[in-house]
Amino acid sequence: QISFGQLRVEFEPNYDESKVPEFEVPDPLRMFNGRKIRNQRRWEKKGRPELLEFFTRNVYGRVPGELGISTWEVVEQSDNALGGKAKRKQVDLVFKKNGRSLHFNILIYLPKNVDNAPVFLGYNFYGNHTITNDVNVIISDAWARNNPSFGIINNQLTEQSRGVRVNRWAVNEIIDAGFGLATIYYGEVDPDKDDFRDGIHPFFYVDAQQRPAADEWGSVAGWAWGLSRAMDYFEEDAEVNENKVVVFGHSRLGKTSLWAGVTDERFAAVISNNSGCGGAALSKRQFGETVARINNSFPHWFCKNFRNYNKNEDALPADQHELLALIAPRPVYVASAEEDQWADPRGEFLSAFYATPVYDLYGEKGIPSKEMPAVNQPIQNTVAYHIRTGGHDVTGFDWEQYIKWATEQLMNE
Ligand code: GTR
Repeated sequence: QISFGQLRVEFEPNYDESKVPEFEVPDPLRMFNGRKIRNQRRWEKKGRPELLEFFTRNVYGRVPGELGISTWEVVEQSDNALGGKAKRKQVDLVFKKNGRSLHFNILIYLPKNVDNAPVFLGYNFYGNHTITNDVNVIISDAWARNNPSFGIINNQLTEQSRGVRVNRWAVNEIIDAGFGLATIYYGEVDPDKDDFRDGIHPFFYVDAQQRPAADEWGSVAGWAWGLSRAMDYFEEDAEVNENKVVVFGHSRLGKTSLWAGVTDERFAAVISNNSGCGGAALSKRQFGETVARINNSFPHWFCKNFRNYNKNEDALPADQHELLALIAPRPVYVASAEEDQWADPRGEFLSAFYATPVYDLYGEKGIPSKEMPAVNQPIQNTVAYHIRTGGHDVTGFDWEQYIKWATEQLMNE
């Protein structure tokens, strides 16, 4: 019998660098059978597929089938948003299968002076209406986590939460830089709770299936699937430049943006903000949040097979730097926050560093040194990294960096 005290000790997170276990960082340019990969062609034919298969079957889970947009509708639009400098559109995508139906709404702001705008695409945690004070933004009726400080009780979003997350979204700066912003409430794709009867997962169940099989998708892969469907829509929208979509996410949604960028090569660039365990951070370091801890607290985020690595990180044949490598040669930005030790800033940095050999194959510049940069001193190459002062959050500093980097990476072509 395990007492509660013991359980707590078992899960005590390590924040001491000297207690990080010794481990070998898997070489992204070596196959699991030991064979070395020496060029782009072998990477694309052999190395990349092997790693992608590993992450698909053992970490995020595979999408069991295909489902495209059934119908979509622009439910609201204006040519006079954000004080006149932007266009606004709210587009509802509807998905139908086997008598089930799901819809999600993309809020899009586009700069009026750009014809075919590049966009940042990212999920929000509490509804599209929280990212702006714009009174025209529709409030989602999907399930939301209760948060009395935002007036969210009975799992319903209300007017009270309008604009409560404006601090996390640099809408004006994005528009002024010539980018659009597209955002979706993640709860419309899959409510963030350990319940696989709602959201997108049941659309693919066969017979009496109640939850995804061990190698089938968790919520992170479900949310990533939604981002790909938003991309399907962008391909139909002449006002959006579908070749310049930067997929962005914070925390669990940063894990999601990484997986979306890996699985859908249509995304031109990827940003992971404070994504931590199961995102950019190296699992083998076991610093802050660990595999066992995350699978315990959030049993629905990853596929069931990921639990095989609970307290068993040594057995992982691949680590999260190889997830970043799967994005190559497309630009990827990993960002940490000094006080966000739970997400292991050093582990996030090292991931970007150890992904670099794959970028080298393409002649793209990664992170040249294992030395972490000082706080608030970004390294902005094709692989970019910064650690800023402050805690687990998305700040003006973060957006300033993302806009500058995305402009350099995507606008001068
Ligand atoms: C934490 C979780 C992290 C991170 C974060 C978030 O509770 O342990 O992995 O995803 O939530 O999404 O804000």
